[in-house]
Amino acid sequence: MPLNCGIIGLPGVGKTTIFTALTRVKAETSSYGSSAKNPNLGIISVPDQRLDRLAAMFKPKSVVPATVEFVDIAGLGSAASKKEGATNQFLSHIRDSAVLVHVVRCFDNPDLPHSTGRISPADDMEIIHMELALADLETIDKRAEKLQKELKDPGKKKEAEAELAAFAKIRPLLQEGKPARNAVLEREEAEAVRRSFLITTKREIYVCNTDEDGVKAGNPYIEAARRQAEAEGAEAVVICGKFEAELAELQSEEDKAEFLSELGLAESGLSALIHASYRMLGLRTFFTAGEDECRAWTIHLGDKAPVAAGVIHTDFEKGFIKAEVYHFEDLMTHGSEHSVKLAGKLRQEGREYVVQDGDVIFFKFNL
Ligand SMILES: Nc1nc2c(ncn2[C@@H]2O[C@H](COP(=O)(O)OP(=O)(O)O)[C@@H](O)[C@H]2O)c(=O)[nH]1
Ligand SMILES: [Mg+2]
Repeated sequence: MPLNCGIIGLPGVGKTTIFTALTRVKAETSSYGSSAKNPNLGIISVPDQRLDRLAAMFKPKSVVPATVEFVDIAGLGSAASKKEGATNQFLSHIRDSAVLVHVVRCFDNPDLPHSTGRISPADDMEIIHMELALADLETIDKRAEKLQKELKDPGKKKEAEAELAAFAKIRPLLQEGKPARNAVLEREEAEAVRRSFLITTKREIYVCNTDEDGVKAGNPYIEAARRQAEAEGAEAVVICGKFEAELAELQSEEDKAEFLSELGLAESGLSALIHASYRMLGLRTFFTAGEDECRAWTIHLGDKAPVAAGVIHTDFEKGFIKAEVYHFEDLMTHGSEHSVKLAGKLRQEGREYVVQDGDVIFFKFNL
């Protein structure tokens, strides 16, 4: 299951523009979800120069990048969302997301009035946060009724008490429009509250959607969004949605690089966003590399070798014997796998080995 990122924000801030640009990144691997009910679902390759360099070295038949799934979730902050209340379908999509990518408008365009009447990232954020907090309040109230019954069941009493204790800390925050993730919870409370799938416990990344001028000169909207993000301890990424949509259409990497450098950017804002989502979830990448295939795999920070093997195939985890490991940087330093071996940089690692970001691994297992 790829990491799912839900793109949220007020109407007209540029969610669909950014989504469209994203899904054109490496168009050959983009695909749309099979369900017609989710038209705006795209699987996106995680750009990784290390994988490109492995491919240049091994010249494999296939190159498979890590993937991230983005969903364009419309409807928050619109009249429809107020009418239907918190149980509406927008929120059900958000519940499936691991990260919320919150787009705020940081561009002027007199022809395109903002839905709130004025451009203010901090206000945009607050409106969306209030709506999500209200949805969670509703969830909590419904769930609390159910938990009252569970208190009478000796088998369920302890967990129900912990969850209700968590609610008591979370509720006042939500009432102020603050997220549940700000609550300071005991370990049992934190575990129990996961059962209610609150939206505001999810991590959030801000995307400041600006225009070309905004990227070049910096603008007060972006400054305001950054200040707000910093106060919340969140990351803010600047993306020029319309420009990125054009950039994504370009086939040649050189053209893209030239386009970017004209704006004084080293990396496309989309890559920055994908990488930020990755970091936020504590995700790491290891590689398998050979003449058949070079591939990037996603694991969590701290995962041990058998778990990493299990990402490739569950049988690899069950039958794990050992991992032969070297680091991507060693390969770059020594120039070939053979030279890495001669330099003594190829290691045999066992079950307790914690896989590092950038490891290139060959697993030994028996089935
Ligand atoms: N000037 C400017 N217009 C943009 C930018 N991003 C989006 N737009 C325009 O804003 C309008 C709404 O964008 P859309 O992506 O549909 O917003 P959504 O409602 O959040 O999905 C469209 O007309 C876009 O062309 C931008 O960076 N600069
Ligand atoms: Mg849209």
